[in-house]
Amino acid sequence: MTSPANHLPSPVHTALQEGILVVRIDNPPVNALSAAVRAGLLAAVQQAQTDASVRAVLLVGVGRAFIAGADIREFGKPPQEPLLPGVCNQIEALDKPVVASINGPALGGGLEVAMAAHYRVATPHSKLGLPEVTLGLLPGAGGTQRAPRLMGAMAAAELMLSGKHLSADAAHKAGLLDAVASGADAVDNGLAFVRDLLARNAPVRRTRDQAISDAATAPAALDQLAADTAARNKGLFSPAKIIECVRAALRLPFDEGLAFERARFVECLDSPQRAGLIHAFFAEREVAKIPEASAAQPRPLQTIGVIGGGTMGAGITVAALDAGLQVTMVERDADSIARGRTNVEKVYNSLVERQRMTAQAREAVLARLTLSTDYADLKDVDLVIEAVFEDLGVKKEVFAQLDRICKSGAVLATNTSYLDIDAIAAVTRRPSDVIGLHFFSPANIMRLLEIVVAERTSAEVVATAFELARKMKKVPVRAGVCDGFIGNRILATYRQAADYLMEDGASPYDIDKAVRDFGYPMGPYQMMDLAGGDIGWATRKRKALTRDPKARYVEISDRICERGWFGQKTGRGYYVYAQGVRGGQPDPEVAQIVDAERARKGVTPRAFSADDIMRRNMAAMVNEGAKVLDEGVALRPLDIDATFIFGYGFPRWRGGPMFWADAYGLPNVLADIEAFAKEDALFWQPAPLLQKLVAEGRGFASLNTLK
Ligand code: 3H9
Repeated sequence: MTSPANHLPSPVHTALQEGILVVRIDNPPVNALSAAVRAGLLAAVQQAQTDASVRAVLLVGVGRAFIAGADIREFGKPPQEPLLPGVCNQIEALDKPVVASINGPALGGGLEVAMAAHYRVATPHSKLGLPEVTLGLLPGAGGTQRAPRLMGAMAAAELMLSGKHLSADAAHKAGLLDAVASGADAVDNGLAFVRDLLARNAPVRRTRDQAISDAATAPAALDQLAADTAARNKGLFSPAKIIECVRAALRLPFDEGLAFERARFVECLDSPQRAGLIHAFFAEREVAKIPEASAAQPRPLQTIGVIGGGTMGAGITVAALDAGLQVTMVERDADSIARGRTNVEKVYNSLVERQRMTAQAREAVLARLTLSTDYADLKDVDLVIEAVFEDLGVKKEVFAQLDRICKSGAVLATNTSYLDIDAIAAVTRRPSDVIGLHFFSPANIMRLLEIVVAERTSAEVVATAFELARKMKKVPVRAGVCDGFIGNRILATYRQAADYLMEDGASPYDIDKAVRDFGYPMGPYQMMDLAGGDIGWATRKRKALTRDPKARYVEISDRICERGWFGQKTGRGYYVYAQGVRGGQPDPEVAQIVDAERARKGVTPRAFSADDIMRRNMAAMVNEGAKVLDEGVALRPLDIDATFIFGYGFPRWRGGPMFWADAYGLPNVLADIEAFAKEDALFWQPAPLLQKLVAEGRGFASLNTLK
């Protein structure tokens, strides 16, 4: 069979077996529903309709998935017939039994195809879900109308709002599956199921004809869910639309419900949030595509050493244990190692308390942890991560020791956030084995891992670091050496822009609010209070020696730190934190400090709107991002986007700062920078790359493909 779309062989194959038309969807890697797959499915339905020898139809996915959903790459392009809703309707309309035999993921449009079939069976390891909400969409091929009929309106709404993947057992209990087969082969499972149906003369059973089990109670419960959802999903577009569609399923005849769903789906498809979320989906995966991946193989990776048992060291240890690795944690003395052990155990104890882990599983994990106060115990590890105090001298000493002790071929990694990794590598006789692994706190939870490639790091060592990230399920971003790498360097610049705003008239609370309203979980001053004001203070002191004397420097944070107000841990920073009260309150004394600093500098405060604040914040971010790209510190704009989404709370639905800049328009970003430069030409120097892209009429997206 050939696909009418492109005359290539169709990714859907059919074969008649015992009167059963076996329809195999074969579109690697995950059988996404491309135009060719949709056409192939339609052709198979027509074959089943017209061939009298076909008694039933069996749908299966070839390879590791049933169907992972619509082909996400097609969104944003002109739609191609046949559209998925029509294909699903045709499947459902067949007057011969159709069975979907699921193996692996049946997600989004994939589950919608399965729900349009008349019966569903799955292998035990299958995953079923309607995760469209994570892409700014809603199930648009009948899912919002069929799922309520199979599992009840409330359960369907919750599944669609959470984007969760259900196990086969959970999906069976929920009513999405007729059976969980014991076998691993979808064709064998499906054939056995169909034979049984045929032997029983089981009827065609259309989902559209089924009643919604909780139709009486759901409308009131949906009101509550709608209120909770609005509070939870601040700024998100599609969740409310999902609820509207479920209401339509309760209220309207099936076909009208489908039309209602289609209209809401198109609204979501056209929303900028869909574009941002799909960019984030691909960025998360693209970051692992680095030049070294094709140039070298990772080294063996079974055993890890972690130096330091503080918050960061313990978090890294937990991430490594969770990845199934053997870990040796080293601290300088018995007290420190005991504290390290407690820090690690705390994480697993809390999981056991919340019944997310059994006590037995906790013991099995902790059995892979060795504690030591002797560096010599690191002699056999495959990779060691140093997470000691952020001081170049201390780190150099650690690396000199590691160089003496570690086996040849061991990867030596530093978790520094700012320091010069070339200088650290230079104290060893093996600089090609040295790399930066910049984890974010809490290291066992935060997805971002900046992999900092130093001047002499070998391709094999880079590949090994990416393999570690894969095992830890991190989002690895390749960065080059500079002060702060990708994330902290750009962060430092937009913090500076925020400080200028504060000194010029915006209160720290206005700035935090504008940033939160943009979609971040917290503003820069709340973040500073959380991280500890002393950390930034130490960095500012370190940089003071090299700071351009002509550069504007705002001293408000220093005045606050001088009082010993380091944020949450001291009960006071930019905010005051009362015991037992969640979150901080604005502090009138901080307002006085800000006023005094303005007066000292002779600044007459001006008013800034939330829009003014965000334009400066984003212009600073994007401009520094363009410099980071130009210097090769980041490989592509999407690496910067992933860094901020997965490490700094940038709202995922905005797609990251560089994606945002393309949407806002690079000429607009440049015009903002040029306007701000009239006040401070030194800080607001437009990045040459930004100027070049504007001159050429291009966006950052044009730089997202590796040469
Ligand atoms: C939808 O269905 C809308 C409908 O309701 C309405 C229509 C009218 N399309 O994640 P992996 C690629 S919306 C295109 O690394 P894993 C992915 O980019 C859709 N490509 O593997 C990667 O490519 P590469 C709702 C896709 O084993 C490769 O496949 N569905 C798609 O860790 C392997 O992916 C979803 O949201 C796609 N749909 O995880 C499910 N999916 O090799 C999205 C994957 O070039 N997908 N790719 O980097 C997933 O959640 C995971 O990919 C999955 C596999 C769990 C399936």
